[in-house]
Amino acid sequence: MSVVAEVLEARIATGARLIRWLEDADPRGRTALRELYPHTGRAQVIGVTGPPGAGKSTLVDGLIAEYRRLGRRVGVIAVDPSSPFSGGAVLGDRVRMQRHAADAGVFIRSMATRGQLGGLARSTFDATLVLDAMGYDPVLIETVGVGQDEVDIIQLAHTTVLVSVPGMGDEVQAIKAGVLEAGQIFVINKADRPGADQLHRQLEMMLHLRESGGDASAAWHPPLLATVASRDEGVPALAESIARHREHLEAGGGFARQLAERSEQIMLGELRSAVTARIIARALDDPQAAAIIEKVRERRIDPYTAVDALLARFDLVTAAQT
Ligand SMILES: Nc1nc2c(ncn2[C@@H]2O[C@H](COP(=O)(O)OP(=O)(O)OP(=O)(O)O)[C@@H](O)[C@H]2O)c(=O)[nH]1
Ligand SMILES: [Mg+2]
Repeated sequence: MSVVAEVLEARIATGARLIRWLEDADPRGRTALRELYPHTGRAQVIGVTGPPGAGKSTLVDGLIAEYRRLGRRVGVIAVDPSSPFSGGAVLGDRVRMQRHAADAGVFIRSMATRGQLGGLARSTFDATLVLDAMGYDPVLIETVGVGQDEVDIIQLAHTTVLVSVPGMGDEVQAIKAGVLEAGQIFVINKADRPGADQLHRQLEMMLHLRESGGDASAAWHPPLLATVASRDEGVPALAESIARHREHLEAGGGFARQLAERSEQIMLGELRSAVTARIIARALDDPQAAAIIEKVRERRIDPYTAVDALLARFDLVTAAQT
């Protein structure tokens, strides 16, 4: 049986192999993904993000159990940020979600930030497409909300769950603005800890400010939920909010649009890096281009003029620019 047919049959080993090919930029991955593409677009992609140790994996684990109870097949992508904070994150996630290891209705995959050909957001996008084609719905992406990579990943999701916890220093709590704006559901986890009420008030105020700021997605009022993930408290309510967000997106045509937009975004990113790689390869091979670069190094011309000169050299200057 072909890889494509096996993925459509949701064979876990084949799905895992295909994701590996895609990460390694193995051409077999592309070929299979092309054929699988028409079978994608069904899964709700849910980003679960927040500071290190906020309880994201515990929440995801609870959500898996909840979705299984509802008879859904769940895909999970745990992005290891390999940040200084969470060395053993990937191993920890595997152990934590171990109770689902023997369940064929659950597919858990870790993505490492190292050794990504084409970027983490691209690899994560590819992996969501594979899980989607395998019929997993929803697909959960766990990621630490710190770097640009993570912001890019969150923008791939239909629904982003932003997890905060009480009693963390401001420097940890300070979530990147891009992530904050991308959040559609706000969760205060570890609500059993002191400071939960205060955090609730802070987030409420922040959400209020955001709404009065005339957000384009104002039709959706982001719910603010409290959970104790370690005791599965508040998890069914979270699953319900996620389902309501999907209904909201579907009613407004946003569900399909989200996938269309991230497809375009991924395509433009790919195009940008492919074109850039080609131009740089040509420039390195071309004595005249090398001379221009040398002039920049010697500060005899400015970098902006140099770019124009290089574009002209490779016939890439449009009439408007000349
Ligand atoms: N008190 C309390 N502890 C919790 C709660 N949820 C999770 N924890 C604990 O918090 C610790 C971190 O939980 P994780 O689920 O690994 O957190 P994480 O956000 O996935 O962590 P990283 O992936 O390393 O960023 C674990 O020891 C959990 O048992 C909660 O609601 N209350
Ligand atoms: Mg985790």
